[in-house]
Amino acid sequence: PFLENVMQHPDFLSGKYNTSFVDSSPELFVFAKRLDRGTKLLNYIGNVTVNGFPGISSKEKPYFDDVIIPKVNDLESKPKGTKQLLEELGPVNFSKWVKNEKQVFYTDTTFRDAHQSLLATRIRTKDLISVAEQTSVILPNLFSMEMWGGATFDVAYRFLNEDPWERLLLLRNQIPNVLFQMLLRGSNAVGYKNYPDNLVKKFIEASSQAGIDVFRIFDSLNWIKGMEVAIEAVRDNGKLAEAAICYTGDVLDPTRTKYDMNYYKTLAKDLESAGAHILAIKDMAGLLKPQAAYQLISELKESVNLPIHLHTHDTSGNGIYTYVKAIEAGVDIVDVAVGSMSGFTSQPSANSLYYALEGSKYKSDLNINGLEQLSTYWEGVRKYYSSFESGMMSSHTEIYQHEMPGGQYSNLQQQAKAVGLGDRFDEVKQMYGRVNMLFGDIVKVTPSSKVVGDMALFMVQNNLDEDTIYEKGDHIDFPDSVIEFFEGQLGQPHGGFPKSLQRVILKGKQPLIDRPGESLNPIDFKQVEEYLFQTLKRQVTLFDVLSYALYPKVFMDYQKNVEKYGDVSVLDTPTFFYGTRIGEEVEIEIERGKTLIVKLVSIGQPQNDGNRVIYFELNGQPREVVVKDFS
Ligand code: 3PY
Ligand code: ZN
Repeated sequence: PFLENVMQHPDFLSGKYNTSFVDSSPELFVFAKRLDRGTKLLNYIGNVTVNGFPGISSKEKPYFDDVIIPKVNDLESKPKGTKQLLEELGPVNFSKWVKNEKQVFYTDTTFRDAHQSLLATRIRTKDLISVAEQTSVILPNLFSMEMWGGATFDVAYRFLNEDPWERLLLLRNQIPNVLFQMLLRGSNAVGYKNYPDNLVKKFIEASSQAGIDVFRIFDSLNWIKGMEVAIEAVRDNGKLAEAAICYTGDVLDPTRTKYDMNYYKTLAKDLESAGAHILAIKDMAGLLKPQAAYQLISELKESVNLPIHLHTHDTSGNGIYTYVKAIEAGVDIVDVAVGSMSGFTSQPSANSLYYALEGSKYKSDLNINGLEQLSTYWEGVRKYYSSFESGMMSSHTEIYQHEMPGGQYSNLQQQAKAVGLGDRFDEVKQMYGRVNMLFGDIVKVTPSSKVVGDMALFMVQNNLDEDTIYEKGDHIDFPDSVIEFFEGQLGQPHGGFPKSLQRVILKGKQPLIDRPGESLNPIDFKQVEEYLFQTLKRQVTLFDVLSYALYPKVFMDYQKNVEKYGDVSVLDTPTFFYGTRIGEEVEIEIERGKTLIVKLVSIGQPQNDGNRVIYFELNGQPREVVVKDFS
């Protein structure tokens, strides 16, 4: 019936799609036996109950307390916010308004960077949606919510088996009043490599249409050429282009002159000329010390005519003080997270900053009682994800030495565990700082930070040091990301590459000096659409086409999982990670008003082929599924 519907679709009938493949592909008419949604979900639950979930340390399902949803009187009436104001004023006048307002504005990063930095980006859409309307009512006066982009895009597909576009659309529907902000890695979009210009542009167009209002655009080497295409595309879509300078080193340290005040001021002016509506200082590792923040913001306020948005991470424990100094210097917007999702590698706490500013002329206008309730909610939810915690027990001032971005910390730790270096993570961190210097002291943020992380893991794993790299480099197979970096595939670092190291790593290959996007073949969207239509045997959206173009394998693996397990985003998080206990009843709302009740009755012994029969009750009726036990 689905295919029939497709064939009746006006686009299909009008010949908008080249459908000649239908005649030449008899396999299209062989229909796989489609499992119903209930059976697919039972397969998923059976599998995760028996085999566990990657990265979750125990198969035993813990008992969690019910999470406490904030109490809000009227969920239906959401006060107007910045979203309406942007629509009214347009991006240019809106940013003037932000700059001219005396008050400090806030971006809440709880839905993106906070969990990227604390929990390896693992927060599921379900846990965001459960508090979305409440957040919209409690915090209508935010500047924005950062809730998309960065690593959330691929992690959603890769590890959570869910569609990031769906997350965006669902949240937009629940939160109509506050600007939605995403993190965009310039020419790397939401990926780890440069993409063709037409893909970056199309991605921005689709994201704008799906609900993003503010694009924080950065280049992982602060290379403006890597940001220009994106800035222009955001402007063309009538959205806010927030161009970011990634902060590195220590602007007040006279011994580190590579990234001095002049460097930042020049970049800021260049970004203003490139069309930025807002200037962001993206302190992705939390290196910006309080006095440096005061100096930097003061000088940038003098240098450009844009509102300034400061982003930091609280790894050192100095984040609140840094913000207070930046606020005293006139910063316009700062990034904070809800209390229980803040601190350490995440953003400074909105709740703490509220009290830090109490009694001053900068008093915060955020609803502190509401923030406390949101904090209680997130404290409960965070427990579901405890396997993804970094284990950091206190603030780390060592950040000033290794300079690792907050968003990378918990991910690199997972990567180290995966290659058997979990107990040598201290060495990996130290090596990270050394690799930075070996590479000429570069800006480290996704994806350049991944290059440094890959090299650090590689060197610790193979017991290599700087001297052996130079002496034996000819015979060393360096990680792909490192080779690509020295080929210039991510762009050009400030001051150029260290030439002799580049020769060792490239082994005679000539590096690029131009912008990689200029020489990449444009994506043929029509062709991708047709390929997906044939392969997935369903109508294909622009979102599918873009996701495939960005991450072909990740996207197709996700599609296979959907085919096998259905839409697992409907499961509650404990069930998603742990499955069910014997005798436990789990309610699954598969669509509004349609709930399945699943009870695990028993798990059969493994058979010779490793399969086990799992006995469930589904809405009171016995059901069995067969699951392979991989233990
Ligand atoms: C990302 O690119 O995902 C980041 O969070 C960089 O800080
Ligand atoms: Zn960050």
